[in-house]
Amino acid sequence: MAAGPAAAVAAALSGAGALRFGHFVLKSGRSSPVYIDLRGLVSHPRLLRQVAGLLFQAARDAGLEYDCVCGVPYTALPLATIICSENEVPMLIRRKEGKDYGTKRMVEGTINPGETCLIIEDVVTSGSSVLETAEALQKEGLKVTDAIVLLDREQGGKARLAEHGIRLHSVCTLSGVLEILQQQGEVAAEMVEKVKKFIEGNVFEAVAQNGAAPVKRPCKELSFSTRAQLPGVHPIAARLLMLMEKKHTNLCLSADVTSSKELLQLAAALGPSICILKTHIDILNDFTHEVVKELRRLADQHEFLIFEDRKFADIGNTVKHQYEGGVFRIASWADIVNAHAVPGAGVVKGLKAAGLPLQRGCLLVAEMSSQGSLATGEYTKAAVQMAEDNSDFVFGFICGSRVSNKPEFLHLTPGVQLQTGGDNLGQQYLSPKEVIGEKGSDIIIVGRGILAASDRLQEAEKYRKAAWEGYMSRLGVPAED
Ligand code: S5P
Repeated sequence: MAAGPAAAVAAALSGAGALRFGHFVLKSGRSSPVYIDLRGLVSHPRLLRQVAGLLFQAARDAGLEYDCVCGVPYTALPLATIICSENEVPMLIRRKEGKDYGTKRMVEGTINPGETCLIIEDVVTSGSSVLETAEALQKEGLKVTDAIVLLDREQGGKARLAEHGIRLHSVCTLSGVLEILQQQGEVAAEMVEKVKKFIEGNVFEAVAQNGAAPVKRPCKELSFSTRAQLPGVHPIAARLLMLMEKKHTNLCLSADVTSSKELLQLAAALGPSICILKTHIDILNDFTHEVVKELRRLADQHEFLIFEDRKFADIGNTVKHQYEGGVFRIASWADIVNAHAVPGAGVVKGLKAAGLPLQRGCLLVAEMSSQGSLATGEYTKAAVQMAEDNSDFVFGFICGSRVSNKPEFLHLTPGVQLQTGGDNLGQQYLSPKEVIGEKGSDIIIVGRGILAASDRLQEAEKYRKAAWEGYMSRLGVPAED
């Protein structure tokens, strides 16, 4: 790479305050010693124009031929606009939102199927944003063969895009910019080394699939015990992750029974096989506080957590009363509760007021296993955002697959049976292996799959082993016997 563009990019990044060093947590949940954010470039028109010029020049140097240009939303949109306007190239805009409303167009502008569209991006890490844009364009019948990026973080994006038939041309690399900044005395050699080490240790590696084109995954799928020790992890999540690792179980029993005796028998017999016992306390015919007292004792004896599946869904003031008071006084005995995101953040704030002093934790229902669930797309994203904004109390999700890449959040998935299918009331089932190994969830929630068996303990052990094997396969460890 020529020093010219790298020096220009280094100057542009410094000028726009787009490059920062220190300790940052990235969108993926990983911590990084360097943070690059070019969103502020729009406030520096001269730099903006200069960067657009560098991108266009890179496309020219590579001898690319294209019919139109599309910037990856949002940071690269103004860059694509300048390139298109100055060079009289038609532009397309990809919509980020509106995915769930079938009638909305995902790409704006005149689309001529068969034409080639060049993608413009500011920074590439794993390449997934470029891929998402490429897929949206390809769905419209456009060809995508090349993408131009200002800065390649050298964390595997180029190789990943190549696997999808997209050549990535970068104006410069992160290490190139670092070298320039070091030469100019703007960054200490120590920091440059630290960042280089970080880049090397955080490459999105290739994993061969069926001997065909390899797919990319973050090379570090963290173990439960590592996740338990992450800075900022919720105390309940830390406890849960540690006991999961210790007991080799990521099985949550959904103890949907209506008699207290049966509930306690289940807890006593299956306790050693599970990490969580989930209750619907309001379906018990004979609830007393003695029952939850005994349940707590069993939870401590067998080291599992108690999760009351109350799915709070009202205004903050009401859920606070429902959580701490009433007949059940849930906050006094349940380690974990859950809530729907539909009322807005107030529901979490209300629960937090009662639960935080007792060191309880909460899960948000981000997706549901039932047929026709409305908790999808933008709703799920909003639930994830709500969790992130309240991570002192919310430590995970009820969901069908991994909805957040932050490793401190736990994913719990219901709708699990060894035999896939459903019931006649809308429930839909996936297998433990699919849920943990493929969908990237952490814990399976199983009710009738175990409760309907003649030997519940034996069946619970089958589920425990299948879910644990799913987790082991994610870590690349051979299956337990
Ligand atoms: O989306 C959901 C969320 C939950 S918490 N789908 C679910 O089925 N659940 C709960 O998980 C449900 O209330 C029930 O207690 C359990 C699933 O039970 P199963 O018998 O179908 O395994």
